[in-house]
Amino acid sequence: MAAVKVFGSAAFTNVTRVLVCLEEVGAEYEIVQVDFHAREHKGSGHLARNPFGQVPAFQDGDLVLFQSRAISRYVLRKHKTDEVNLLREGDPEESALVDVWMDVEALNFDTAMHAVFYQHRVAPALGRTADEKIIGDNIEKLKKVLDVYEARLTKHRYLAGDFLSLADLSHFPETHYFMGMPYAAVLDAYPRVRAWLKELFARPAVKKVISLMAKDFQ
Ligand SMILES: N[C@@H](CCC(=O)N[C@@H](CS)C(=O)NCC(=O)O)C(=O)O
Repeated sequence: MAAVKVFGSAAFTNVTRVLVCLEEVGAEYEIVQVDFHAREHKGSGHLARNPFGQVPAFQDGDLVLFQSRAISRYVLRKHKTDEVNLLREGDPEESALVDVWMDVEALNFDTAMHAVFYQHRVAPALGRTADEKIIGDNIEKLKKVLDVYEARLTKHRYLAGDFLSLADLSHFPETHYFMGMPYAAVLDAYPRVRAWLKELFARPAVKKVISLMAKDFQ
């Protein structure tokens, strides 16, 4: 089977979401760099793959996809086995719970995390001053999300239930960068969240992708 292509650097959290799924299922893949400095992501070649001019884009033969969570679901569906079933499709209740916590990750967790990341890392890199008010407001939003996670993870080992799913894995990219920021101590108030993250970050697939992030994130 030919290797699938992931367009975009492993420095980008939305790219790494896809990479960790490929690693979990043991699929062959090739990372195709998209040169942001040369604005290749806004060029016609890349826009044909992702009309929003963003990464990731993904290609498997004639199939071209964008949106990291949709790509991740495709990868996990295509390579689903009895051992690796990270969407729990086939069980309407479990898969609905995976969907719920995927939405929470995308709409509540990631938005707050990304705002902090953008102000702390991206704005200074673009020559702008980090907006401390935006950071503070989003740390407060994040704490509210973490309160919900702590309660959930007190009842269940993972977010969607007592089984690992994409809903858990999808959290690792932004969290990885957050753990390297001065605000990481926020997590200390959440022992169940910390235990859940420790288990997540010990997975070989996550470790492998973190090594790729380190190479690409300068
Ligand atoms: N919802 C999209 C978001 C993709 C996204 O925001 N990608 C960022 C990098 S992490 C990007 O390409 N930004 C460049 C731009 O928006 O021009 C996904 O999950 O794939």
